[in-house]
Amino acid sequence: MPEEILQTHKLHDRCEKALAERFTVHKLHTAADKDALIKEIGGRVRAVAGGNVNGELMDKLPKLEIIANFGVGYDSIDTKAAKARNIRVTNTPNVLNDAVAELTIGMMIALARRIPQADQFVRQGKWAKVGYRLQSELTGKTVGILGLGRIGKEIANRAQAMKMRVVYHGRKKQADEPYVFYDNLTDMARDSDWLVIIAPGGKGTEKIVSREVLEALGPEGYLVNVARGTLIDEAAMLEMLKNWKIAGAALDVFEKEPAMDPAFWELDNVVLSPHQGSATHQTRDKMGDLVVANLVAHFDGEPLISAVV
Ligand code: NAP
Ligand code: 8YV
Repeated sequence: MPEEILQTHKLHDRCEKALAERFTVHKLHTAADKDALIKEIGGRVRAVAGGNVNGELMDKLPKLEIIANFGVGYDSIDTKAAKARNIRVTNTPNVLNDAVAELTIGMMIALARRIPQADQFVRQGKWAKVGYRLQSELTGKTVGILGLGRIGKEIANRAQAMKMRVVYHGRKKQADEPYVFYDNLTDMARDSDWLVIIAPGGKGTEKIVSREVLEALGPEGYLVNVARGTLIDEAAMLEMLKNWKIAGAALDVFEKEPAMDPAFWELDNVVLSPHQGSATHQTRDKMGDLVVANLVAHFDGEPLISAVV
């Protein structure tokens, strides 16, 4: 008999197909009555595919052995509660590093050169009447990376290709990295032209990019967030963008998604993106494969490929 698993949200098509070939899959996100579904099958579920799992849901799945998250960031899973219940948790690291790093550099250039606005300028027939205003560039600027991890290092590589100087902040200095380390985020922001956020979300990093950090970045400084909306004091950022207390922001993630604050839509000094850092065919294929491979390894009694708990 195939093991019964619970899928908590929409997954990549190839991943859903592979899961259905191996397991009996119950889809929580499409159930008309979620409580009724859990009541009916909860006692038989041995795995969850996807995120959004708290201790309350775990308690309704007494045979749960493993949660395989679709994504490297697992802040939507209560890992403490999972550990306490002896439930394993896996994520999808590394396979998405390049896609996220590419989008980061793309958004930085888009913001510096106002590419979305330039496209509108041409489409609206304004070019023949007046030249486009001059913009800034990345070359020669300092980028401070908050979170020089797997993705942060790929962003650093690409920033160097843009002839930028790279510095970083984290909880500890990485002896093998050639970049200047700051043990204080505010100091790094003060010395940076661009501040790129790519550290994990969750309680430990909540609002660490505070008003004080943004003030240190200053009116000439640009902010990029490709991590999680929770890392920034969003209300402070919005007020400072409106009043040009920071020069601009390129944002792939927000405090609330997808129901983001519409105040962002009015701003000229932002580039907005719908949480699409990993959203390419090739990367989503690899992420889905890793979700399935972790579940199969677990039920075949093999070591997990990418366990976080
Ligand atoms: P990672 O390899 O674990 O790197 C995280 C980095 O953050 C590490 O260098 C770590 O350094 C630093 N860090 C952790 N806690 C910190 C804290 N409290 N203060 C300062 N620095 C801290 O993770 P990754 O694979 O690069 O992924 C990073 C995050 O990107 C994910 O967790 C996810 O939320 C986000 N992400 C977003 C997208 C998207 O679509 N936009 C896609 C993929 C991932 P220390 O240990 O030295 O502090
Ligand atoms: C995904 C991400 O968009 O991996 C992460 O942490 O944020 C993204 O790759 C997300 O996890 C898919 O729902």
